[in-house]
Amino acid sequence: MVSSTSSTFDFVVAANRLPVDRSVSLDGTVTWTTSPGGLVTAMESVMRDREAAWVGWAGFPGDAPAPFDDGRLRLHPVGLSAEDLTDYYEGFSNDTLWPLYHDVIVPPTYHRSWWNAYRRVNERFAEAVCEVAAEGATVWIHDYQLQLVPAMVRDRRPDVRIGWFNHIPFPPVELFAQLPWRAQVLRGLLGADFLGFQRPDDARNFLRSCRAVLDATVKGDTVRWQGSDDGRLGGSPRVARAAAVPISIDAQGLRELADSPAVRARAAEIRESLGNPQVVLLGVDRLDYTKGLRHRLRAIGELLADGEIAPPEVTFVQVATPSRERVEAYRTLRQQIEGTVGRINGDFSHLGDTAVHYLHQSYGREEMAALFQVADVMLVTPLRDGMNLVAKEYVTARHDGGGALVLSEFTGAAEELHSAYLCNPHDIAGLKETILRAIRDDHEEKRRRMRMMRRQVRTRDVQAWADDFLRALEMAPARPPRARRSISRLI
Ligand code: GDG
Repeated sequence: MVSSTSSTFDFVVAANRLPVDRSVSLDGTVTWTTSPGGLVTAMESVMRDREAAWVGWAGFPGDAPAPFDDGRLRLHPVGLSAEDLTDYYEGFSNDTLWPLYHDVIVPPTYHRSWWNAYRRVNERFAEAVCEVAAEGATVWIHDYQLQLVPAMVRDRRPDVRIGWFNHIPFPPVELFAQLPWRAQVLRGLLGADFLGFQRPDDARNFLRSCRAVLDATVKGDTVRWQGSDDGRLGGSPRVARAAAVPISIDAQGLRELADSPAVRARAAEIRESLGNPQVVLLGVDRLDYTKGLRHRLRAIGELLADGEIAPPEVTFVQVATPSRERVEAYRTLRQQIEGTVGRINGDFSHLGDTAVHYLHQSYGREEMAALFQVADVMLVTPLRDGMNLVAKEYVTARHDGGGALVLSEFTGAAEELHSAYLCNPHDIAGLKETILRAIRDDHEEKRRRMRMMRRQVRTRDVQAWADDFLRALEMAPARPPRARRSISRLI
């Protein structure tokens, strides 16, 4: 619990967004509600018994509101102007780093003005972290939007312990090397004591980049770097560890929700409203080019054309949650997807029998849990995805033991959910075969696969993830003596 007199905290989380959404009523009353999301749930259990603060953007442009307590923790907003949002968030984070870190599925855009904004905003986050961190505090920084914050905090506050977790992939050095500011980003990250990644390959990619770009010494999972950018020794030495700590979900919470009478009743209602098909195929994704929606629709379209599936017996429901709508690549994707859905429905739907139910909307947690229960086959086919929580949510929500999961090899989840129907989404013929196998395999085989995956998610839930991360951070190499030279000066 936060005592109202505390101004500094032993545990500080920094993420792009605060875990709350603001709403202003007609009479001007401001209320904050906890935003739904895995990170909030994960952090909740970690923060419960500590004096904790969360640093992040409040979700609207302009000056930051004053720090406030929401009963559980101190919320410390960081202000972002409209220009910061365009350049730091939509620009450098979502149009430079996001495509670069996802296998360059669309070409990344490199703009020096975006980089300058990224550096400026990271500086602001670092200042806020230092303001709220108590002497010797643990600081947990999240994700690709804040890669410079570790070194910026380290320079100001050598007393704190710093961890950073990457929710998205870390690219192979051959791709990472494109980034004009690759050395600065690595120096920023090396301010951390421990760096957590979704997959062992992501951690390896990071370590290789440190060796190739900074000429750092890498032994096993530990990187040592002298902190000099000019080839001379004698900068501030850094030692950091990088390893995989795969994120997970609040499995128990979702299981209880999915098992509630209201959600069960809603699931029955949804199936009824779809016309009680024999097979419901489901996709749930942010409308993002990494999620493989175009490839999935191509496979579905061909299966319909081949006569392998047809409404009303088989129907496909695609929830495509609106996302990053001001970024050009996302607007183009939406047009492509909606054009394809229109063509498929024009060719294969009949009055009352829809081939593809396309929903460009967000739903509540209950509705999502009900949809998962309706899905006989869940299609999770990203071209690249750090983890993909939807896969873990689906197997957990099917507490009745039914269902089947088609899962792309290019997700972090595929490293753990070996019993899924694994697929390469680029191979359309293979994807079609895998979907048909997931539909047609016998009941017992499907139950066996689902049972194994449910057990995996139950034992490796979000609590285990947070515990593992913090343990690794605690055990990270001892910090070298006080830095003799600023690292962030080199960024
Ligand atoms: C990033 C990484 C990594 C989606 N639509 C609705 C809704 N959702 C929920 C899902 C799930 C979450 O949003 C999406 O998580 P994902 O993991 O699938 O993907 P990203 O948003 O790309 O997340 C990813 C993740 O960070 C965590 O580290 O796994 O790889 O890209 O929980 O259920 N939830 C509700 N309504 C919706 O309409 N309530």
